[in-house]
Amino acid sequence: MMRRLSMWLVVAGLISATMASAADANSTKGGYRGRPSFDMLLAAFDEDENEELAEDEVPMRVWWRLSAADADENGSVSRDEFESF
Ligand SMILES: [Ca+2]
Ligand SMILES: [Ca+2]
Repeated sequence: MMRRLSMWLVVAGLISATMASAADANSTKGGYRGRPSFDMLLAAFDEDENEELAEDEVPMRVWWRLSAADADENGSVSRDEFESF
């Protein structure tokens, strides 16, 4: 009984260690750490150069995160909206 329990503890430890290193790999994948600046996003995605990022200008996975900052829900994120988010 005790042997079995300690074995499970080892397995659980291995799993959480593996998950922690996977999370680290994800956070560094974009080439930067943490949140990109609005200027970086504009340079990358603002096709009509109106200083706002519209839903159809950014990749879907970026919009998933960005849309949370769209306070007036007009489908694009302005600098004010981004920085006050
Ligand atoms: Ca735009
Ligand atoms: Ca907006």
